[in-house]
Parts: sequence; structure tokens; C-alpha cells
Amino acid sequence: MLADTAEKIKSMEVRGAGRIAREAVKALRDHATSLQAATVAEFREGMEEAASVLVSTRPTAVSLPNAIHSVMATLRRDFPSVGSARGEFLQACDSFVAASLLAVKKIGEIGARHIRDGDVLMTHCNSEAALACMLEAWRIGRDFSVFATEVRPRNQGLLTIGTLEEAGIPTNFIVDSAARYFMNEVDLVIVGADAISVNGAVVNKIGTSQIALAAHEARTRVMVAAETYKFAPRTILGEFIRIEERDPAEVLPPDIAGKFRHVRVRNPAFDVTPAEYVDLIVTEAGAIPPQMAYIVIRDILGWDIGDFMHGMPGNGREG
Ligand code: RI2
Repeated sequence: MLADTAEKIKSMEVRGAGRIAREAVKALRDHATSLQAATVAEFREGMEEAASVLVSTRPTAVSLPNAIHSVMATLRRDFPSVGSARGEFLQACDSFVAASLLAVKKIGEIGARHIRDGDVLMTHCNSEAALACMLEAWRIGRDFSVFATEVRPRNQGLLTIGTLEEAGIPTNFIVDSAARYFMNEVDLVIVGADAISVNGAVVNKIGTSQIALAAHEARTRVMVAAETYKFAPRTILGEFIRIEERDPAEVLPPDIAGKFRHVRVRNPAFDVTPAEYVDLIVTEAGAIPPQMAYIVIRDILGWDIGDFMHGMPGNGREG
């Protein structure tokens, strides 16, 4: 089950920063249920091994290490027996999954207030949090339409138009490179996030920063919908968020790529949008300007610089 989930996350059968986090926690929960251990220390060690397998599956979405860190933190306490450690751990996993789903719902409710009647929206990739805002706005009767991009090379745009279609929201499906062409018609860009650094920079699907730049030029608002566990604590220390570069075969089939001797296919999965191109980040704790990222990390995630200095296990990305 654990190896199976790890493989599904790697291959992107399970994808989307929020879903990855929840599936990883569910896999840890299952692992904890069946893990045989004679002592609490042995149980802790077995769980740490499992956690490290999951953390290493995809390097960019900070939701993954943050989620794992939050449930694994339970095991740092003293327990009288393996049974009690297991019980607390399972409870922490259940709470995380429930809180994560509730966060998406709250983001939807807050984000919907920023969508006005007559608005034209543009979205990129397939974000549960961004879609929650659109679906809630539609549910409460806002009249708007959406431009949804294709999202090469993995075509997550197809998932997005599937959801918008099901809700009955009028949608235009465009290739990624048509984003600027239509930007003057757009009132609000709304995207999700895989990670947000302490300076408010937003890491999201490759192409997001081009869209944000075009939006900036056209004076179109950019709203990011992201749960607070997508903020990256270790960026406080100046660590960078590592951008995943995926298999070139996702971009060009090997039989075609093989014909080129001097061409290297590059396939970064994410890019970084600077804070100045983002108007608002909608979290479950409220809508904030990106410049408030440090406050989210310190006051909501509860990480302060001292935590790192006292050897707390890392839950940000290195690179
Ligand atoms: P939610 C996805 O990454 C996209 O970049 C999307 O915007 C982001 O995660 C957030 O998604 P990928 O897994 O958590 O498709 O809002 O590479 O669903």
C-alpha cells in the first residue's frame, strides 16, 4: 500500500498538491495500522522510514512534507505502549485529512466573494482549491465564464474543464500560449499553489508565471487559492523550493527526441511567480496579501526561526 501510493504520486496518477498530501497521510495511516513493532521506539522508526519514502516522491509541493511532518510530530511524544502511540497517530492522520478537506471548502467560500457577476476568469492547471472558489461562486448564483488552459505536457486542463462542464460553467478551452492573447478580456486570474515561500512567491504549475506577467501588464487581478500547509517554513532560513524537472518523454516521445543529437528536452513542472504579480492569496484562515506569508508560517503553521535552531526535523525543501 505504501509503495503503491508512493508510485502513484511519482507517476502523477495521484496529483494536485492537496490530494498528494491527503493520500500520503492516508498511506501512513494504513502503514501504522499494520506495522508490527515490539517497542514504541521500533514503531517510531518504522513510521519514520515510511515517511521518508513518501516525502521523496515529488520534490516541489510543500504540502507533502508539511502534511507528513504534522502527523509525524505526534510520535515525538512519550507513549506508554505501541498501542497508544498507534492510536494517537491514527487520530492525527484522520484530523489532518478532515482539516485539509475543510480548508478547501473554506477557501471556496472566501474565494467566491472575489468573483463578481459578469467576470471573466482565467485558470491554469487543475487546482482543487481554485476550482472550489469557482464552484462556490457558481453555486451562490454568480454569473461568470472561464478561460481554462490546456497545461502541457500532462494536460491537467482536461480535468479542469471536466469539472467546470459538470457544474455548467461556460468555459473556453485554450492552448497555454493563447493566455496573453485573451488576457485583456480577463478580469481575474485564479490559480492554486504547490508551495509559497516566505517572501510571498508562489510556486505553481509551469506557465503560471507567464500568465501572471501577462495579467500584470493587462492590470488583471491575480488570486491564488492555497491551504496554509502550502507555505514553506524552511524558506525562512533562505532555503529554496526545489523545482521538479520531470521525464523529457512527457514532452517529446523518445523515438522523436532520439532523432535530435544536439537538442535536450527540458521539462520543469513548476515555476515561480514573484509576490508583486499576486494580488491576493486566499487561505482557509482568510485572504491575505502575499507579503504576509511570514505571518502564516509563524502564527498559523507555528514555525519560528528558533524551531530550526533547536533541530526540529525539516519540512521544507532543500535545493
Ligand atoms: P490543489 C498541481 O500540481 C498544480 O500545480 C496545481 O495548481 C497545484 O498542484 C495545486 O493543486 P501537479 O500535481 O492542491 O498537477 O489546489 O503537478 O488541488
